[in-house]
Amino acid sequence: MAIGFGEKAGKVPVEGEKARVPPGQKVVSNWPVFTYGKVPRVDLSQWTFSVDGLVEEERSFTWQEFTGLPQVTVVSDVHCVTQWSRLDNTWEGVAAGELMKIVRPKPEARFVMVHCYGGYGTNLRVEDLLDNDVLLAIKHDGQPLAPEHGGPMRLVVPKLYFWKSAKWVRGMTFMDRDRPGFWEMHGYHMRGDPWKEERYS
Ligand SMILES: Nc1nc2c(c(=O)[nH]1)N[C@H]1C(S)=C(S)[C@@H](COP(=O)(O)O)O[C@H]1N2
Ligand SMILES: [Mo]
Repeated sequence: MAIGFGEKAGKVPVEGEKARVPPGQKVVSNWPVFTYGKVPRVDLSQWTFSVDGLVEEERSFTWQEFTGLPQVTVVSDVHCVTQWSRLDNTWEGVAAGELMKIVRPKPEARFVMVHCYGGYGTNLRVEDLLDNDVLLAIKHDGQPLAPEHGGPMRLVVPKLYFWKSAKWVRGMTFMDRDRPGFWEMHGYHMRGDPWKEERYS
């Protein structure tokens, strides 16, 4: 009987998986919750997502406006800095590229600070948002994103450690300089590439 990726929790990657599991990671089949502090609850009628800073057009979206934008489906892997990886996650939401088309970052905008309900934040390079697999997700494996996993909306940046995939996103600020977010101020790496094991700085 064939066993697919990640069916056995905590197993060490076998040969074929090595190519897609970064060094020092173990595949899990469950989905651990990693949250600093408590889960913020936001009523959808009050929810907004605002983009500001170095963009041609600052924008704020209501839930209705946001979910009215073109949607994409992306299958990707999750790699947490605490060494678990979860393969083949199906995400649905708005592509980061779609958002960029609307707000149009200025040439000098090279970094983004992502702001979350509850106070968390994380920094990213604008170029890391341009990949086709980066999205602002509202669904995971066909279901609305659960509150503990960042619902109603979270960022998903598959090629960086999962702390960069901010949950409960409420805004983004485009900047010309890099600034540390929450975990980056507490010693996590400014970029966080799992293939280079950029865990801590
Ligand atoms: N707003 C917010 N986003 C967050 C976090 C958090 O504490 N608050 N934790 C980060 C970390 S360290 C990880 S590993 C992932 C965990 O996501 P999950 O709980 O859906 O597995 O969310 C990231 N995004
Ligand atoms: Mo994490």
